[in-house]
Formats: sequence, structure tokens, C-alpha cells
Amino acid sequence: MRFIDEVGIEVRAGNGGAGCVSFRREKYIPKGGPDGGNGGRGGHVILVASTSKNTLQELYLRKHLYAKNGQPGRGSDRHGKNGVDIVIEVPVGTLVRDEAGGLLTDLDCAEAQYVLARGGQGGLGNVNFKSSTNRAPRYAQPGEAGEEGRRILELKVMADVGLVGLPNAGKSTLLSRISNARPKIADYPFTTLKPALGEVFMDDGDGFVVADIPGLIEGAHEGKGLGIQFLRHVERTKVLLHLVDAASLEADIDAQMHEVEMELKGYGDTVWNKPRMLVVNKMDALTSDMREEVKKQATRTELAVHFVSAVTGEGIPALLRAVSEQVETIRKVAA
Ligand SMILES: Nc1nc2c(ncn2[C@@H]2O[C@H](COP(=O)(O)OP(=O)(O)OP(=O)(O)O)[C@@H](O)[C@H]2O)c(=O)[nH]1
Ligand SMILES: [Mg+2]
Repeated sequence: MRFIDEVGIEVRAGNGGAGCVSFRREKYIPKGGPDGGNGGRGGHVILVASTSKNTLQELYLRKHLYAKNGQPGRGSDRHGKNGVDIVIEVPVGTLVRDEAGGLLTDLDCAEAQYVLARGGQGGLGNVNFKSSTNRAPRYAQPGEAGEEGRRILELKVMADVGLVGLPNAGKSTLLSRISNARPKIADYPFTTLKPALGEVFMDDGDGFVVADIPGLIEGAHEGKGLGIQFLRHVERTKVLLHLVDAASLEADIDAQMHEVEMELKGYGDTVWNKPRMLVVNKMDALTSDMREEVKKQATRTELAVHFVSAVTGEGIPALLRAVSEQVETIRKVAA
């Protein structure tokens, strides 16, 4: 399944059904009173946030959402049927924008709902307009038009912690080590093609959600590699873990950090200003001399540093405790 995180759609709610003009006709009563019923409401187009969805793919394939019109009212004061609502499930974290990009809503928790287009009210039938001066009204209201327009849906996944780093740093390996997620892992760059989420459970009952995104390369914010678009999925996180590959021969730690930092900066302050920890991965692959060298290099940064191996688990418990503490602290401040 393709990972789609932005899609433009046309929505049209149903029109209200017209009110009815009708008069009672009974044998031997030449002029019965008005009995035209009301029209039904047009169908709404509604979005519901659901934890069982991870992508906007369904809407990408189905770019038009048109709900049915309400039925007209009928004689004998019969109400027209309402148009059936269209209810679409979208991932939690879906934002809805108007055509100009203005934010209409943020479906940031499960079960949150938003009416994308409201169905028109049905018109009142002539039974409603009877009065002492007009016993036989010959008019009824038309139905209201349903709302319509173009909407842009954008997914920004909800996670507490984001994993960033160059391709092959071991982000997906770390995610699979610490959480229930089972992302694809391989020894070539750009294994990860779409964000994945995993839940980490701590022994003390705390926990947090981690987002793994495709690797970043120099120029990503100008569209290189898989592009920067995936950074939107760490925009809502509280902490970033910046993974570097200690076993990589090509680049030292400073260079690996710098490359990714330029991309974080290029994306914008929402990501660049996030608290970040440096995670030096693949420590298992180093000789003791190399370890010393790597430790010397890595501690030059102002970031908190953790030396780990996503494969053997070395350093992981301490890393998780530090992350959990920071997430909890930020949660408390936000509460
Ligand atoms: N020796 C060693 N190898 C590791 C470690 N962590 C990851 N690897 C290996 O590094 C390679 C890349 O790992 P991934 O987890 O796919 O890397 P990634 O950062 O998700 O890569 P992209 O998705 O391409 O950005 C795989 O061959 C892993 O087995 C580690 O701690 N030690
Ligand atoms: Mg990966």
C-alpha cells in the first residue's frame, strides 16, 4: 500500500429536499387543508479519526466525495428521507485545510470528527405555512444547497519521539528493538520509504510513541533523496533522536551530524528547535580503539549523547530511560 500523506479532494454535501405543496383530498371535502411535508436534509460528508488507518491512500484513490441529496417532502405531511451521510475514516493526526491552506481542523485524537461539508436543510412543506389569514398556502421552501468545495488533507503522524539520521544509520533497527513495530531493515540506504510508528512500554508504566522516517541526505530539503516531506512527521514530536553510524567508514560523526542538521534547519524552526539527543549506533562493530575515538568525537557536541547498539542492545536501557524522562517532563509542562 502506498503511503499518502497529502491529498486534495472535492467534497459536496447533499442538497436539502424541497418542501412539498399539497392539499388534503378527501371524498366529499372539496377543500382540504395543506398537507405538504418537509424535505429531507442532504447528506453530510464527515471525517472520523481512526487508529486503524495509517495513510490517506483511500482518499487519494477516491478524490470526490459527493453525498446524496435529501428527498422532497410529500403529501399527507410525509417527510422526505435524509440523504445518507458519507463517513470516511482517516488516520489520527490528519489536518484539514481549505484551498488557500487555512487550517480548518486537526483530528489529533481517535474518534475526533469533522464535518467536511454540511448537507443542506430540507425545505418546509406548505403544512407549516397555514395561518388564520392564509388557510391554503400555495408555497413551500426549496431545500438549502449543500456545502461544497475543495479541501486539502494532510497527515502529520502523532508521535512523542522522532528518529532522524542518514540512510543506514540504524533507525529502523532501533525502532524494532525498542517497540512492537517491525519495520523493514536492510544494509542499503533508503530501506524505509514511509514513516512507521512503534510504541515503547517502560517498566514503570510510562511509555511513548516513536516515529521512524526515511533517511535524510544532503539537499533533502531541496527535494533530494526521498525529500524532506517526511520531516512533517516529526513536527509533532517532543524529542528527536539523531542517529549516527559509528561503524561507517565514509564519514566521521561530526560530518554525519552536520549533514542532517542542515536538513533539519532547512525544514524550519518547528523541527530545528526541538530537543535532540545524539545516539551513536553500531558500537558493537567497533574495536576498543575505535570506541575511544568515537567517544572523543561524539562528546564534542552540546547534545546529550548515548552510545548504543541496536543489534546487541548495549546502551539501550539507559537511552530509553533518558528519553522517557524527557518526554514525561515535556508532557507535564504541556498539561
Ligand atoms: N553492527 C550493527 N549493525 C546495525 C546496527 N543497527 C543497524 N545495523 C545495520 O545497519 C543496516 C541499516 O539498518 P536500518 O535499520 O535499515 O537503517 P535505517 O537508518 O532505518 O536506514 P534507512 O531506512 O535506509 O534510512 C542494516 O544492515 C542493519 O542490520 C547495530 O547496532 N550494529
Ligand atoms: Mg529505515
